[in-house]
Amino acid sequence: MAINVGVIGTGNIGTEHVRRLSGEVSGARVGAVFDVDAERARQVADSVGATAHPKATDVIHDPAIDAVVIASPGPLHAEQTIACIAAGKPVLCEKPLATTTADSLEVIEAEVAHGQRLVQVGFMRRFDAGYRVVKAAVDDGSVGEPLLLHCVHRNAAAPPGFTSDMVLTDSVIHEIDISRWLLGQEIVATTVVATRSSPLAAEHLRDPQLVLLETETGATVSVEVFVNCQYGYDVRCEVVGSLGTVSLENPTTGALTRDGQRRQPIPPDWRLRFGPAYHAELQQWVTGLVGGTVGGPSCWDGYAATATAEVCVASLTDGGRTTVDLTERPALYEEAP
Ligand code: NAD
Ligand code: ISE
Repeated sequence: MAINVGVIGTGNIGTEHVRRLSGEVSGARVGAVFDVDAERARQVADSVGATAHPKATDVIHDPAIDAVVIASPGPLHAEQTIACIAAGKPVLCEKPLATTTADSLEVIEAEVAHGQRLVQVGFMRRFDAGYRVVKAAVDDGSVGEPLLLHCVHRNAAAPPGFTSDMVLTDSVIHEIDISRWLLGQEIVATTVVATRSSPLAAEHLRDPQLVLLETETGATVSVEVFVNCQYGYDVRCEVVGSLGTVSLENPTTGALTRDGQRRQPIPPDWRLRFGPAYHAELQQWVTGLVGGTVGGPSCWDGYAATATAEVCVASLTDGGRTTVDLTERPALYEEAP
Protein backbone atom coordinates (compact mmCIF):
# COMPACT_ATOMS: atom_id res chain seq x y z
CA MET A 1 0.00 0.00 0.00
CA ALA A 2 1.35 3.42 -0.97
CA ILE A 3 1.71 6.15 1.68
CA ASN A 4 -1.03 8.66 0.85
CA VAL A 5 0.49 12.13 1.33
CA GLY A 6 -1.27 15.46 1.81
CA VAL A 7 0.64 18.60 0.78
CA ILE A 8 0.02 22.01 2.36
CA GLY A 9 1.33 24.84 0.17
CA THR A 10 1.61 24.32 -3.57
CA GLY A 11 4.05 27.11 -4.42
CA ASN A 12 7.59 26.65 -5.71
CA ILE A 13 8.74 23.76 -3.58
CA GLY A 14 5.30 22.34 -2.77
CA THR A 15 4.74 21.75 -6.48
CA GLU A 16 8.14 20.06 -6.77
CA HIS A 17 7.32 17.77 -3.85
CA VAL A 18 3.89 16.91 -5.29
CA ARG A 19 5.47 16.00 -8.63
CA ARG A 20 8.17 13.84 -7.07
CA LEU A 21 5.85 12.09 -4.64
CA SER A 22 3.39 11.35 -7.45
CA GLY A 23 5.70 10.10 -10.15
CA GLU A 24 9.24 9.44 -8.93
CA VAL A 25 9.27 8.35 -5.29
CA SER A 26 8.29 4.74 -4.89
CA GLY A 27 5.70 3.78 -2.29
CA ALA A 28 3.92 7.16 -2.25
CA ARG A 29 1.06 9.04 -3.85
CA VAL A 30 -0.44 12.49 -3.25
CA GLY A 31 -4.11 12.31 -2.25
CA ALA A 32 -4.88 15.85 -1.12
CA VAL A 33 -3.46 19.37 -1.25
CA PHE A 34 -4.29 22.80 0.14
CA ASP A 35 -3.13 26.30 -0.77
CA VAL A 36 -4.72 29.67 0.01
CA ASP A 37 -4.41 30.23 -3.73
CA ALA A 38 -7.32 27.90 -4.49
CA GLU A 39 -6.82 27.99 -8.25
CA ARG A 40 -3.18 27.00 -7.94
CA ALA A 41 -4.09 24.20 -5.53
CA ARG A 42 -6.74 22.92 -7.93
CA GLN A 43 -4.32 22.90 -10.88
CA VAL A 44 -1.68 21.04 -8.89
CA ALA A 45 -4.29 18.60 -7.53
CA ASP A 46 -5.68 17.96 -11.02
CA SER A 47 -2.20 17.28 -12.40
CA VAL A 48 -1.83 14.26 -10.10
CA GLY A 49 -5.43 13.20 -9.50
CA ALA A 50 -5.58 14.55 -5.93
CA THR A 51 -8.31 16.46 -4.10
CA ALA A 52 -7.89 20.18 -3.34
CA HIS A 53 -9.29 20.73 0.14
CA PRO A 54 -10.69 24.11 1.29
CA LYS A 55 -8.58 24.27 4.47
CA ALA A 56 -5.16 23.08 5.65
CA THR A 57 -6.78 21.31 8.60
CA ASP A 58 -8.96 19.36 6.15
CA VAL A 59 -5.77 17.87 4.68
CA ILE A 60 -4.41 17.03 8.13
CA HIS A 61 -7.67 15.45 9.33
CA ASP A 62 -8.53 13.66 6.05
CA PRO A 63 -8.79 10.02 7.20
CA ALA A 64 -7.38 8.86 3.85
CA ILE A 65 -4.17 10.88 4.36
CA ASP A 66 -1.33 9.01 6.09
CA ALA A 67 1.31 11.75 6.24
CA VAL A 68 1.69 15.45 5.48
CA VAL A 69 4.24 17.66 3.69
CA ILE A 70 4.25 21.30 4.79
CA ALA A 71 5.51 23.68 2.10
CA SER A 72 3.70 26.86 3.11
CA PRO A 73 5.56 30.08 4.09
CA GLY A 74 7.90 29.67 7.08
CA PRO A 75 5.84 31.64 9.64
CA LEU A 76 3.03 29.04 9.28
CA HIS A 77 5.19 25.95 9.79
CA ALA A 78 5.06 25.67 13.58
CA GLU A 79 1.29 25.90 13.86
CA GLN A 80 0.70 23.48 10.98
CA THR A 81 3.30 21.02 12.29
CA ILE A 82 1.75 21.08 15.77
CA ALA A 83 -1.66 20.36 14.17
CA CYS A 84 -0.14 17.30 12.45
CA ILE A 85 1.37 16.08 15.73
CA ALA A 86 -1.99 16.55 17.47
CA ALA A 87 -3.57 14.40 14.73
CA GLY A 88 -0.80 11.78 15.17
CA LYS A 89 0.33 12.18 11.54
CA PRO A 90 3.97 12.07 10.40
CA VAL A 91 5.02 15.33 8.78
CA LEU A 92 7.87 16.47 6.56
CA CYS A 93 8.08 20.18 7.32
CA GLU A 94 10.07 22.32 4.89
CA LYS A 95 12.77 24.44 6.48
CA PRO A 96 12.58 26.42 8.67
CA LEU A 97 10.75 24.40 11.32
CA ALA A 98 9.65 27.76 12.72
CA THR A 99 10.68 31.37 12.28
CA THR A 100 11.14 32.04 16.01
CA THR A 101 12.93 30.14 18.75
CA ALA A 102 9.79 30.26 20.89
CA ASP A 103 7.69 28.65 18.15
CA SER A 104 10.25 25.92 17.49
CA LEU A 105 10.31 25.09 21.21
CA GLU A 106 6.51 24.72 21.10
CA VAL A 107 6.87 22.15 18.32
CA ILE A 108 9.48 20.27 20.38
CA GLU A 109 7.17 20.35 23.39
CA ALA A 110 4.29 18.92 21.34
CA GLU A 111 6.42 16.13 19.87
CA VAL A 112 8.00 15.24 23.21
CA ALA A 113 4.50 15.09 24.76
CA HIS A 114 3.48 12.77 21.90
CA GLY A 115 6.37 10.53 22.94
CA GLN A 116 7.82 9.56 19.58
CA ARG A 117 9.18 11.28 16.52
CA LEU A 118 6.66 12.35 13.89
CA VAL A 119 8.54 15.29 12.36
CA GLN A 120 11.31 15.44 9.77
CA VAL A 121 12.60 18.90 8.80
CA GLY A 122 13.39 19.60 5.13
CA PHE A 123 17.15 20.18 5.44
CA MET A 124 17.67 18.34 2.16
CA ARG A 125 21.39 19.13 1.84
CA ARG A 126 22.05 16.24 4.24
CA PHE A 127 20.86 13.94 1.41
CA ASP A 128 23.11 15.50 -1.27
CA ALA A 129 25.81 13.15 -2.57
CA GLY A 130 28.48 15.87 -2.49
CA TYR A 131 27.82 16.90 1.09
CA ARG A 132 27.84 13.21 2.10
CA VAL A 133 31.36 12.82 0.67
CA VAL A 134 32.49 15.85 2.69
CA LYS A 135 30.90 14.45 5.86
CA ALA A 136 32.50 11.05 5.35
CA ALA A 137 35.96 12.67 5.08
CA VAL A 138 35.35 14.56 8.32
CA ASP A 139 33.93 11.53 10.14
CA ASP A 140 36.69 9.09 9.11
CA GLY A 141 39.46 11.51 10.04
CA SER A 142 40.77 11.98 6.48
CA VAL A 143 41.21 15.73 6.97
CA GLY A 144 42.29 15.45 10.60
CA GLU A 145 40.73 17.78 13.14
CA PRO A 146 38.28 20.18 11.45
CA LEU A 147 39.42 23.75 12.08
CA LEU A 148 37.57 25.89 9.55
CA LEU A 149 34.58 25.49 7.25
CA HIS A 150 34.19 28.01 4.43
CA CYS A 151 30.76 28.22 2.77
CA VAL A 152 29.39 30.13 -0.19
CA HIS A 153 25.62 30.38 -0.76
CA ARG A 154 24.61 32.45 -3.77
CA ASN A 155 21.20 32.77 -5.41
CA ALA A 156 20.76 34.47 -8.80
CA ALA A 157 18.03 36.79 -7.50
CA ALA A 158 16.00 37.05 -4.31
CA PRO A 159 12.22 36.81 -4.65
CA PRO A 160 10.17 39.98 -4.07
CA GLY A 161 9.62 40.65 -0.38
CA PHE A 162 12.85 38.93 0.69
CA THR A 163 14.23 40.79 3.73
CA SER A 164 17.69 41.18 5.26
CA ASP A 165 16.56 38.97 8.15
CA MET A 166 15.38 36.29 5.68
CA VAL A 167 18.87 36.18 4.18
CA LEU A 168 19.74 34.62 7.54
CA THR A 169 16.51 32.81 8.56
CA ASP A 170 15.65 31.42 5.13
CA SER A 171 18.99 31.09 3.29
CA VAL A 172 21.88 30.89 5.82
CA ILE A 173 19.76 28.51 7.89
CA HIS A 174 20.89 25.83 5.40
CA GLU A 175 24.56 26.53 6.26
CA ILE A 176 23.73 26.57 9.98
CA ASP A 177 22.22 23.10 9.69
CA ILE A 178 24.87 21.69 7.39
CA SER A 179 27.69 23.05 9.60
CA ARG A 180 26.17 21.39 12.67
CA TRP A 181 25.78 18.15 10.71
CA LEU A 182 29.20 18.14 9.02
CA LEU A 183 31.09 19.01 12.19
CA GLY A 184 28.80 17.14 14.60
CA GLN A 185 28.66 20.11 16.96
CA GLU A 186 26.36 22.92 17.99
CA ILE A 187 27.02 26.56 17.12
CA VAL A 188 27.79 28.62 20.24
CA ALA A 189 28.25 32.16 18.85
CA THR A 190 27.68 34.17 15.70
CA THR A 191 28.90 37.42 14.16
CA VAL A 192 27.24 38.90 11.08
CA VAL A 193 28.77 41.59 8.90
CA ALA A 194 26.74 43.28 6.21
CA THR A 195 29.15 44.65 3.67
CA ARG A 196 28.36 47.21 0.98
CA SER A 197 25.09 46.10 -0.65
CA SER A 198 24.86 45.21 -4.29
CA PRO A 199 23.32 47.99 -6.40
CA LEU A 200 21.20 45.21 -7.97
CA ALA A 201 19.64 44.16 -4.64
CA ALA A 202 16.33 45.67 -3.53
CA GLU A 203 16.93 49.00 -1.84
CA HIS A 204 16.18 47.78 1.69
CA LEU A 205 18.17 44.52 1.40
CA ARG A 206 21.56 43.96 3.11
CA ASP A 207 23.06 41.69 0.48
CA PRO A 208 25.68 40.17 0.52
CA GLN A 209 26.34 39.33 4.17
CA LEU A 210 29.25 37.57 5.87
CA VAL A 211 28.44 35.27 8.78
CA LEU A 212 30.89 33.75 11.27
CA LEU A 213 29.70 30.78 13.32
CA GLU A 214 31.76 29.46 16.24
CA THR A 215 31.35 25.83 17.26
CA GLU A 216 31.67 24.07 20.59
CA THR A 217 35.30 23.01 19.94
CA GLY A 218 36.31 26.47 18.71
CA ALA A 219 36.18 25.67 15.00
CA THR A 220 34.99 28.60 12.87
CA VAL A 221 32.55 28.57 9.97
CA SER A 222 32.51 31.44 7.47
CA VAL A 223 29.46 31.88 5.27
CA GLU A 224 29.28 34.29 2.37
CA VAL A 225 25.62 34.65 1.43
CA PHE A 226 24.66 36.66 -1.63
CA VAL A 227 21.07 36.27 -2.81
CA ASN A 228 21.36 38.54 -5.87
CA CYS A 229 24.58 37.31 -7.46
CA GLN A 230 22.92 37.36 -10.92
CA TYR A 231 24.85 34.55 -12.58
CA GLY A 232 23.14 31.45 -11.12
CA TYR A 233 22.88 29.19 -8.08
CA ASP A 234 26.23 28.59 -6.46
CA VAL A 235 26.58 26.55 -3.27
CA ARG A 236 30.04 25.36 -2.25
CA CYS A 237 32.03 24.63 0.87
CA GLU A 238 35.45 23.50 2.06
CA VAL A 239 36.42 21.97 5.38
CA VAL A 240 39.97 22.84 6.41
CA GLY A 241 41.38 20.23 8.77
CA SER A 242 44.67 19.68 10.55
CA LEU A 243 45.75 17.14 7.86
CA GLY A 244 44.05 18.38 4.71
CA THR A 245 40.88 19.78 3.20
CA VAL A 246 37.74 18.40 1.60
CA SER A 247 35.49 20.47 -0.62
CA LEU A 248 32.05 20.52 -2.18
CA GLU A 249 32.06 21.96 -5.69
CA ASN A 250 29.24 22.55 -8.13
CA PRO A 251 28.44 19.34 -10.03
CA THR A 252 30.29 19.67 -13.32
CA THR A 253 28.32 18.04 -16.11
CA GLY A 254 28.47 19.58 -19.56
CA ALA A 255 31.72 21.54 -19.21
CA LEU A 256 32.83 22.72 -22.66
CA THR A 257 36.56 22.97 -23.31
CA ARG A 258 37.80 24.50 -26.57
CA ASP A 259 39.84 27.36 -27.98
CA GLY A 260 41.95 27.53 -24.82
CA GLN A 261 38.92 28.02 -22.59
CA ARG A 262 36.72 25.97 -20.32
CA ARG A 263 33.04 26.91 -19.92
CA GLN A 264 31.07 25.21 -17.19
CA PRO A 265 27.31 25.56 -16.68
CA ILE A 266 26.06 26.82 -13.30
CA PRO A 267 22.59 25.63 -12.20
CA PRO A 268 19.96 28.39 -12.37
CA ASP A 269 18.42 27.63 -8.99
CA TRP A 270 18.00 25.13 -6.15
CA ARG A 271 15.53 22.99 -8.13
CA LEU A 272 18.20 21.69 -10.51
CA ARG A 273 21.18 21.76 -8.13
CA PHE A 274 19.49 19.84 -5.34
CA GLY A 275 16.99 17.79 -7.40
CA PRO A 276 18.59 14.44 -6.49
CA ALA A 277 18.77 15.50 -2.83
CA TYR A 278 15.03 16.32 -2.72
CA HIS A 279 14.37 12.93 -4.29
CA ALA A 280 16.56 11.10 -1.76
CA GLU A 281 15.03 13.06 1.12
CA LEU A 282 11.47 12.15 0.08
CA GLN A 283 12.34 8.54 -0.76
CA GLN A 284 14.00 7.97 2.61
CA TRP A 285 11.05 9.63 4.38
CA VAL A 286 8.50 7.44 2.57
CA THR A 287 10.55 4.25 3.01
CA GLY A 288 10.81 5.01 6.73
CA LEU A 289 7.06 5.58 7.00
CA VAL A 290 6.37 2.25 5.28
CA GLY A 291 8.51 0.64 7.99
CA GLY A 292 6.84 2.72 10.72
CA THR A 293 9.79 5.02 11.50
CA VAL A 294 10.64 8.71 11.16
CA GLY A 295 14.29 9.77 10.82
CA GLY A 296 16.28 12.52 9.13
CA PRO A 297 16.71 16.04 10.49
CA SER A 298 14.64 16.31 13.67
CA CYS A 299 12.74 19.00 15.53
CA TRP A 300 15.90 19.47 17.59
CA ASP A 301 17.82 20.23 14.40
CA GLY A 302 15.03 22.59 13.34
CA TYR A 303 15.08 24.31 16.73
CA ALA A 304 18.88 24.61 16.90
CA ALA A 305 18.99 26.09 13.39
CA THR A 306 16.19 28.58 14.06
CA ALA A 307 17.66 29.61 17.42
CA THR A 308 21.06 30.18 15.76
CA ALA A 309 19.50 32.10 12.87
CA GLU A 310 17.62 34.29 15.35
CA VAL A 311 20.89 35.10 17.09
CA CYS A 312 22.42 35.92 13.67
CA VAL A 313 19.58 38.41 13.11
CA ALA A 314 20.40 40.01 16.47
CA SER A 315 24.04 40.31 15.41
CA LEU A 316 23.04 41.88 12.08
CA THR A 317 20.74 44.32 13.84
CA ASP A 318 22.86 45.26 16.85
CA GLY A 319 26.36 44.52 15.53
CA GLY A 320 29.02 42.37 17.17
CA ARG A 321 29.25 38.83 18.45
CA THR A 322 26.14 37.19 19.90
CA THR A 323 26.00 33.91 21.80
CA VAL A 324 23.64 31.00 21.19
CA ASP A 325 22.13 29.50 24.33
CA LEU A 326 20.29 26.31 23.50
CA THR A 327 17.92 24.65 25.92
CA GLU A 328 18.64 21.15 27.24
CA ARG A 329 18.22 18.52 24.55
CA PRO A 330 15.27 16.18 25.28
CA ALA A 331 16.08 12.45 25.30
CA LEU A 332 13.90 12.00 22.20
CA TYR A 333 16.66 13.76 20.23
CA GLU A 334 19.71 12.19 21.82
CA GLU A 335 21.72 11.69 18.58
CA ALA A 336 24.47 14.21 17.67
CA PRO A 337 23.45 16.91 15.10
P1 NAD B 1 6.11 30.02 -2.36
O1 NAD B 1 5.71 31.40 -1.97
O2 NAD B 1 6.43 29.73 -3.78
O3 NAD B 1 5.01 28.97 -1.89
C1 NAD B 1 4.31 29.08 -0.68
C2 NAD B 1 2.87 28.68 -0.95
O4 NAD B 1 2.17 28.69 0.29
C3 NAD B 1 2.15 29.68 -1.87
O5 NAD B 1 1.55 28.97 -2.94
C4 NAD B 1 1.13 30.35 -0.96
O6 NAD B 1 -0.09 30.68 -1.65
C5 NAD B 1 0.89 29.24 0.05
N1 NAD B 1 0.30 29.67 1.30
C6 NAD B 1 0.20 30.92 1.81
N2 NAD B 1 -0.50 30.89 2.96
C7 NAD B 1 -0.83 29.58 3.17
C8 NAD B 1 -1.54 28.90 4.18
N3 NAD B 1 -2.10 29.57 5.22
N4 NAD B 1 -1.67 27.56 4.09
C9 NAD B 1 -1.14 26.89 3.05
N5 NAD B 1 -0.47 27.49 2.04
C10 NAD B 1 -0.32 28.81 2.11
O7 NAD B 1 7.34 29.68 -1.41
P2 NAD B 1 8.38 28.48 -1.60
O8 NAD B 1 9.61 29.02 -2.27
O9 NAD B 1 7.72 27.31 -2.16
O10 NAD B 1 8.78 28.25 -0.07
C11 NAD B 1 7.91 27.56 0.82
C12 NAD B 1 8.73 27.03 1.99
O11 NAD B 1 9.66 26.08 1.49
C13 NAD B 1 9.55 28.09 2.73
O12 NAD B 1 9.59 27.78 4.09
C14 NAD B 1 10.95 27.95 2.13
O13 NAD B 1 11.96 28.32 3.03
C15 NAD B 1 10.99 26.47 1.83
N6 NAD B 1 11.87 26.17 0.69
C16 NAD B 1 12.81 25.23 0.87
C17 NAD B 1 13.69 24.95 -0.14
C18 NAD B 1 14.78 23.95 0.08
O14 NAD B 1 15.78 24.00 -0.63
N7 NAD B 1 14.63 23.03 1.02
C19 NAD B 1 13.59 25.61 -1.38
C20 NAD B 1 12.58 26.53 -1.53
C21 NAD B 1 11.72 26.81 -0.49
C1 ISE C 1 15.17 28.96 -0.38
O1 ISE C 1 14.05 29.01 0.49
C2 ISE C 1 15.87 27.68 -0.24
O2 ISE C 1 15.68 26.93 0.67
C3 ISE C 1 17.00 27.50 -1.15
O3 ISE C 1 17.58 26.24 -1.03
C4 ISE C 1 18.01 28.58 -0.79
O4 ISE C 1 19.11 28.52 -1.65
C5 ISE C 1 17.38 29.96 -0.90
O5 ISE C 1 18.33 30.93 -0.52
C6 ISE C 1 16.16 30.04 0.01
O6 ISE C 1 15.55 31.31 -0.09
